[in-house]
Amino acid sequence: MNEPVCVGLGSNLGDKQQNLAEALRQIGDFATVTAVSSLYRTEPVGFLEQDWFLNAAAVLRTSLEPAACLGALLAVELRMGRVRGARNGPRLIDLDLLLWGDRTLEMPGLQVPHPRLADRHFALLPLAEIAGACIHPQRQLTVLALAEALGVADGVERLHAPDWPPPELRQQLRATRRENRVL
Ligand code: PH2
Ligand code: MG
Ligand code: MG
Repeated sequence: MNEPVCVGLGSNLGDKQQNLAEALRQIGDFATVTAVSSLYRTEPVGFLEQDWFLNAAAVLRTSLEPAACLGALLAVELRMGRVRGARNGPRLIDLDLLLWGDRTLEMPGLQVPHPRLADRHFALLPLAEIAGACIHPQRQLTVLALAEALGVADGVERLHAPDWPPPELRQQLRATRRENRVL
Protein backbone atom coordinates (compact mmCIF):
# COMPACT_ATOMS: atom_id res chain seq x y z
CA MET A 1 0.00 0.00 0.00
CA ASN A 2 1.15 3.55 -0.65
CA GLU A 3 2.14 5.69 2.31
CA PRO A 4 -0.67 7.49 4.14
CA VAL A 5 -1.46 10.96 2.83
CA CYS A 6 -3.27 13.19 5.32
CA VAL A 7 -5.62 15.86 4.01
CA GLY A 8 -7.48 18.59 5.88
CA LEU A 9 -10.93 19.62 4.66
CA GLY A 10 -12.73 22.84 5.50
CA SER A 11 -15.86 24.72 4.42
CA ASN A 12 -17.74 27.74 5.72
CA LEU A 13 -20.05 28.61 2.83
CA GLY A 14 -23.30 27.00 1.71
CA ASP A 15 -24.16 23.48 2.84
CA LYS A 16 -20.85 22.82 4.56
CA GLN A 17 -21.33 19.13 5.31
CA GLN A 18 -22.51 18.50 1.76
CA ASN A 19 -19.42 20.32 0.47
CA LEU A 20 -17.09 18.13 2.51
CA ALA A 21 -18.94 15.00 1.37
CA GLU A 22 -18.78 16.05 -2.28
CA ALA A 23 -15.04 16.72 -1.98
CA LEU A 24 -14.46 13.23 -0.56
CA ARG A 25 -16.53 11.75 -3.38
CA GLN A 26 -14.38 13.50 -5.98
CA ILE A 27 -11.15 12.61 -4.19
CA GLY A 28 -12.24 9.00 -4.70
CA ASP A 29 -11.55 9.46 -8.43
CA PHE A 30 -7.78 9.60 -7.88
CA ALA A 31 -7.21 8.16 -4.40
CA THR A 32 -8.58 5.60 -1.98
CA VAL A 33 -9.98 7.21 1.14
CA THR A 34 -9.04 4.90 4.04
CA ALA A 35 -10.08 7.03 7.04
CA VAL A 36 -12.36 10.00 7.70
CA SER A 37 -12.54 11.91 10.99
CA SER A 38 -15.63 13.26 12.68
CA LEU A 39 -16.91 16.67 11.68
CA TYR A 40 -15.74 19.59 13.81
CA ARG A 41 -17.47 22.93 14.11
CA THR A 42 -14.66 25.44 14.47
CA GLU A 43 -14.29 29.13 15.11
CA PRO A 44 -12.61 30.96 12.20
CA VAL A 45 -8.90 31.49 12.68
CA GLY A 46 -7.12 34.44 11.09
CA PHE A 47 -10.11 36.44 9.90
CA LEU A 48 -12.93 36.51 12.42
CA GLU A 49 -15.76 38.22 10.52
CA GLN A 50 -17.00 35.09 8.82
CA ASP A 51 -19.16 32.08 9.56
CA TRP A 52 -17.82 29.18 11.63
CA PHE A 53 -16.25 26.33 9.68
CA LEU A 54 -16.87 22.66 9.40
CA ASN A 55 -13.52 20.89 9.38
CA ALA A 56 -12.54 17.26 9.01
CA ALA A 57 -9.48 15.21 8.08
CA ALA A 58 -9.04 12.20 5.82
CA VAL A 59 -6.31 9.67 5.12
CA LEU A 60 -5.80 8.75 1.46
CA ARG A 61 -3.67 6.30 -0.45
CA THR A 62 -2.73 7.24 -3.97
CA SER A 63 -0.18 6.28 -6.60
CA LEU A 64 0.05 9.95 -7.62
CA GLU A 65 3.18 11.90 -6.80
CA PRO A 66 2.71 14.79 -4.35
CA ALA A 67 2.63 17.59 -6.94
CA ALA A 68 0.06 15.70 -9.02
CA CYS A 69 -2.02 14.96 -5.94
CA LEU A 70 -1.98 18.64 -4.96
CA GLY A 71 -3.06 19.50 -8.50
CA ALA A 72 -5.90 17.00 -8.26
CA LEU A 73 -7.05 18.47 -4.92
CA LEU A 74 -7.00 22.00 -6.33
CA ALA A 75 -8.95 20.77 -9.35
CA VAL A 76 -11.65 19.44 -7.01
CA GLU A 77 -11.81 22.87 -5.33
CA LEU A 78 -12.22 24.55 -8.72
CA ARG A 79 -14.81 22.08 -10.03
CA MET A 80 -16.83 22.65 -6.88
CA GLY A 81 -16.84 26.36 -7.64
CA ARG A 82 -14.32 27.74 -5.18
CA VAL A 83 -13.48 31.34 -5.91
CA ARG A 84 -10.37 32.51 -4.13
CA GLY A 85 -10.96 35.67 -2.12
CA ALA A 86 -9.15 37.15 0.86
CA ARG A 87 -6.43 35.09 2.52
CA ASN A 88 -8.06 33.12 5.35
CA GLY A 89 -11.45 34.37 4.14
CA PRO A 90 -14.67 32.40 3.51
CA ARG A 91 -14.37 29.31 1.34
CA LEU A 92 -16.75 26.78 -0.17
CA ILE A 93 -14.12 24.10 0.08
CA ASP A 94 -10.47 24.04 1.13
CA LEU A 95 -8.38 20.90 0.70
CA ASP A 96 -4.90 21.01 2.22
CA LEU A 97 -2.15 18.42 2.13
CA LEU A 98 -1.12 18.10 5.78
CA LEU A 99 1.26 15.13 5.82
CA TRP A 100 2.71 12.78 3.23
CA GLY A 101 3.87 9.75 5.18
CA ASP A 102 6.91 10.98 7.08
CA ARG A 103 8.33 12.96 4.17
CA THR A 104 9.30 16.61 4.08
CA LEU A 105 8.46 18.26 0.76
CA GLU A 106 9.39 21.73 -0.41
CA MET A 107 8.36 22.78 -3.85
CA PRO A 108 6.67 25.79 -5.39
CA GLY A 109 3.17 26.00 -3.94
CA LEU A 110 3.59 22.91 -1.78
CA GLN A 111 5.08 22.57 1.67
CA VAL A 112 4.54 19.34 3.58
CA PRO A 113 4.04 19.03 6.51
CA HIS A 114 1.62 21.92 6.18
CA PRO A 115 3.52 24.83 7.78
CA ARG A 116 0.72 25.70 10.21
CA LEU A 117 -0.48 22.19 11.03
CA ALA A 118 1.03 22.07 14.51
CA ASP A 119 -0.53 25.42 15.55
CA ARG A 120 -4.11 24.86 14.44
CA HIS A 121 -6.67 23.01 16.49
CA PHE A 122 -9.04 22.88 13.52
CA ALA A 123 -6.48 20.85 11.54
CA LEU A 124 -4.73 18.89 14.27
CA LEU A 125 -7.69 17.61 16.29
CA PRO A 126 -9.51 15.93 13.38
CA LEU A 127 -6.19 14.46 12.23
CA ALA A 128 -5.32 13.17 15.71
CA GLU A 129 -8.57 11.22 15.68
CA ILE A 130 -7.61 9.14 12.63
CA ALA A 131 -3.81 9.39 12.34
CA GLY A 132 -2.58 10.04 15.88
CA ALA A 133 0.52 7.85 15.49
CA CYS A 134 1.76 9.57 12.32
CA ILE A 135 5.06 11.33 12.83
CA HIS A 136 5.54 14.99 12.06
CA PRO A 137 9.00 14.70 10.47
CA GLN A 138 10.21 18.17 11.47
CA ARG A 139 8.97 18.09 15.06
CA GLN A 140 9.74 14.39 15.47
CA LEU A 141 6.52 14.04 17.43
CA THR A 142 3.34 12.16 16.73
CA VAL A 143 0.21 13.99 15.67
CA LEU A 144 -1.31 12.97 18.98
CA ALA A 145 1.58 14.47 20.96
CA LEU A 146 1.31 17.69 18.94
CA ALA A 147 -2.41 17.88 19.67
CA GLU A 148 -1.75 17.37 23.37
CA ALA A 149 0.97 20.03 23.29
CA LEU A 150 -1.43 22.52 21.71
CA GLY A 151 -3.71 22.10 24.70
CA VAL A 152 -7.37 22.69 25.29
CA ALA A 153 -9.32 23.79 22.26
CA ASP A 154 -11.58 26.78 22.58
CA GLY A 155 -13.88 27.13 19.61
CA VAL A 156 -13.59 23.55 18.37
CA GLU A 157 -16.55 21.25 18.85
CA ARG A 158 -16.61 17.65 17.69
CA LEU A 159 -19.99 16.83 16.17
CA HIS A 160 -21.92 13.58 16.13
CA ALA A 161 -23.63 13.79 12.77
CA PRO A 162 -25.74 10.74 11.88
CA ASP A 163 -24.89 10.89 8.18
CA TRP A 164 -21.15 11.26 8.62
CA PRO A 165 -18.92 9.73 7.29
CA PRO A 166 -20.93 9.91 4.07
CA PRO A 167 -22.96 6.67 3.81
CA GLU A 168 -21.60 5.88 0.34
CA LEU A 169 -18.06 5.77 1.79
CA ARG A 170 -18.75 3.57 4.80
CA GLN A 171 -18.29 0.20 3.16
CA GLN A 172 -14.96 1.24 1.72
CA LEU A 173 -13.81 2.62 5.08
CA ARG A 174 -14.59 -0.73 6.70
CA ALA A 175 -12.75 -2.58 3.94
CA THR A 176 -9.63 -0.44 4.25
CA ARG A 177 -9.50 -0.20 8.04
CA ARG A 178 -6.71 -2.79 8.04
CA GLU A 179 -4.44 -0.42 6.10
CA ASN A 180 -4.60 2.06 8.96
CA ARG A 181 -3.24 -0.22 11.69
CA VAL A 182 -0.09 1.84 12.11
CA LEU A 183 -1.86 5.19 12.16
N1 PH2 B 1 -8.82 27.78 7.20
C1 PH2 B 1 -8.08 28.84 6.99
C2 PH2 B 1 -8.10 30.00 7.87
N2 PH2 B 1 -8.94 29.87 9.02
N3 PH2 B 1 -10.37 28.64 10.38
C3 PH2 B 1 -11.05 27.51 10.64
N4 PH2 B 1 -11.75 27.40 11.76
N5 PH2 B 1 -11.03 26.45 9.77
C4 PH2 B 1 -10.32 26.50 8.61
O1 PH2 B 1 -10.32 25.52 7.83
C5 PH2 B 1 -9.59 27.68 8.32
C6 PH2 B 1 -9.64 28.73 9.25
C7 PH2 B 1 -7.15 28.90 5.86
O2 PH2 B 1 -7.24 27.85 5.02
MG1 MG C 1 -6.30 25.92 4.47
MG1 MG D 1 -5.83 25.50 0.95
